[in-house]
Amino acid sequence: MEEPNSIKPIPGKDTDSFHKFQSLISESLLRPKMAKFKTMKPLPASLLKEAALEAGFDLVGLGPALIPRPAQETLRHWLKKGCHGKMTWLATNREVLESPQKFLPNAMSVLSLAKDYGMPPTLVDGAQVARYAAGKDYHRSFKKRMKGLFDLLQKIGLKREEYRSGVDAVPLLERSLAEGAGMGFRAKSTGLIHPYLGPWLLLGEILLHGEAEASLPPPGSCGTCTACLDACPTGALTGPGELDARRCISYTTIELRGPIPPQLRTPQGNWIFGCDICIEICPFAKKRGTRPREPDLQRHPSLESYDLLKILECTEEQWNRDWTGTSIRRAKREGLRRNVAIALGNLHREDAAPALERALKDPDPGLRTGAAWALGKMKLKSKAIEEALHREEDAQIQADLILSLEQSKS
Ligand code: B12
Ligand code: SF4
Ligand code: SF4
Repeated sequence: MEEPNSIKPIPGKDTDSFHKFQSLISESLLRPKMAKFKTMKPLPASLLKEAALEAGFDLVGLGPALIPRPAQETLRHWLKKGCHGKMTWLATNREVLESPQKFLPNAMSVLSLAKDYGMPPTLVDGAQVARYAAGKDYHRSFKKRMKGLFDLLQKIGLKREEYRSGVDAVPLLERSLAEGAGMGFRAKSTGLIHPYLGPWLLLGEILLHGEAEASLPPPGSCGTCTACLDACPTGALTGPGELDARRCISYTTIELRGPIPPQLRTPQGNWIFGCDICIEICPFAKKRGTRPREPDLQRHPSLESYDLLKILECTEEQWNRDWTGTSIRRAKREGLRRNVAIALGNLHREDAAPALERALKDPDPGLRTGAAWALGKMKLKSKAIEEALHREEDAQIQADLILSLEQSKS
């Protein structure tokens, strides 16, 4: 009988809960098996899973390289509604997302891999960074770990063109593939949650030629809970498992270039990169405590040495020197500074007024808008706002500056 997904216990810490989990697995062994899928080469499932755990992954499963029809339909509907915002690569790659064989021709199986990044919140001078981005860029550490597995794949007879890996920014529906590989259940927050490890999981995968039998899904579901839907400050979670990325703080602070939409600036609160609210509130996150942090997940030194004002005024040279190798680079220097300006406004940091006034002269419209908005939010009287209004040509920023002036008078 095929094994359930493999999970690595934390020595000396998880013994009791791990045994409890093992008994959950025994229950799940009684559940009907997922369909078997066949090709020419049978894959040594146990060997692959062991090697993946050895390589430092915390959870691993095998499943079919296919996206079920309902998930394909949801994706189409999601794209049609424009929920992907300006992430146009998702729409241009729709056919690849629906069919992993367009990513790796003749792919039959997926080895799904996860890393647990549970850790305390990442605070920078009173602002917050999504926990996944606290340490070194996880894409790099995933790739390093995967390289070790490639050697094994070659040893078991797979040629270079018979496997292909992916992490995050690839045209694969990683959560659907992971679900099919028994890695957890799809939650109302849209995330993939493992009933024992919880929601702090980063995913990657290797698509493979070869026959495998799907790992059994662990039991678990959101049940009647709606905590994440209720807690989302922007209403981005429009229903169970439905997310309108355009309203999500993670999208606006990481993916979106230019100004943050006005109605989302106050709800952004003190987030300067990503958002963890829908994970933090989740009972599955609470059950699990935090894992000891590995070197790669340790807080990056730049998060210690920078405060918000220093980030706001970070030069191109500092950006390249101090932030290379972090996930935070994804937001770009202008984006991070724009996010900081908004957070400073929300945090009522009046000491930031001179730096925000200087930011009104920045070439980046997103940052200028954020700075104008933050000054207005704090109702600060400032000659710099009037001066900026005289020279500003961007209509949106003019509107923000006028609002700031009105607010400073009220
Ligand atoms: C684009 C993207 C985003 C976008 C859009 C997120 C989204 N929910 O679609 C933005 C920028 C907002 C984002 C935010 C975050 N992301 Co992101 N993101 C991605 C990316 C690149 C693609 C996701 C995608 O294809 N979305 C399109 C939708 C349609 O796809 P889907 O969610 O799989 O859709 C399925 C469900 O809707 C499901 N479904 C259908 N009906 C129903 C009904 C119910 C009840 C349920 C539960 C599900 C369900 O079927 C659909 C089709 O498969 C993936 C990496 C990848 N290549 O997969 C990472 C990924 C999903 N992100 C990840 C993370 C960690 C985050 C953040 C936590 C980061 C942060 N702290 O700021 C937040 C979480 C926000 C949230 N609640 O989802 C992880 C999630 C890991 C996990 N355990 O689930 C991934 C897998 C990256 C990785 N390699 O680890 N992300
Ligand atoms: S990441 Fe934040 S904004 Fe996005 S859905 Fe979750 S709680 Fe809402
Ligand atoms: S908070 Fe509740 S509804 Fe949301 S993902 Fe967690 S268990 Fe599911």
